[in-house]
Amino acid sequence: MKALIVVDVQNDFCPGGALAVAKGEIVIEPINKLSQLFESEGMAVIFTRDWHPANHSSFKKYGGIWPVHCVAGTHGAELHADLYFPGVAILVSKATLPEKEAYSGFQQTGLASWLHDMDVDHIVVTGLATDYCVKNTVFDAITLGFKVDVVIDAVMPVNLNPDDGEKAIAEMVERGAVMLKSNEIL
Ligand code: VGL
Ligand code: ZN
Repeated sequence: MKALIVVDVQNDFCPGGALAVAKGEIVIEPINKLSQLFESEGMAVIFTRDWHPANHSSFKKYGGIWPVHCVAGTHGAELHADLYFPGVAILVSKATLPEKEAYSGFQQTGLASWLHDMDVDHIVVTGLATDYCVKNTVFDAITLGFKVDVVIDAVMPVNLNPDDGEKAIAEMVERGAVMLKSNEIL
């Protein structure tokens, strides 16, 4: 069985947010179409969210590299209001401990066992950001033995360096991820 994974489409990663991904909101429309498709076909849909304590070690003031973002319970940490959330979808919170960074949705979340319980062997990955949480989620999924597709029009990079997104895509392909357009799935 296949599952759709929607990574971190939260206010803080969208324009106006604390760690905004340029044009981050353009992923929402293809993701919503995919969510509806997966829901109607009885397939799993998983949303991850970056869900940091206020003193998270990834924040600049605690020695990390990021502005304060996605603090649990704040508006910035909420999933974007335009994101369609199927009734049966599962929500996974990550990087919830002050000392631990976790870019992958598989790190200390139990996501792999959820997927195994649902007989998922193939995941379709979308969301933000291509060069951090999408990439690391894809790497872990491949290591764990899942077949992985990435929807290229449903991911966007932070691009701290201008080519980080392109590099991330090349690295994912090198490890065996398949790049698809959303209209090749719908
Ligand atoms: C992310 C930077 C910091 C992401 C999370 O979701 O890609 N990026 N925390
Ligand atoms: Zn974060």
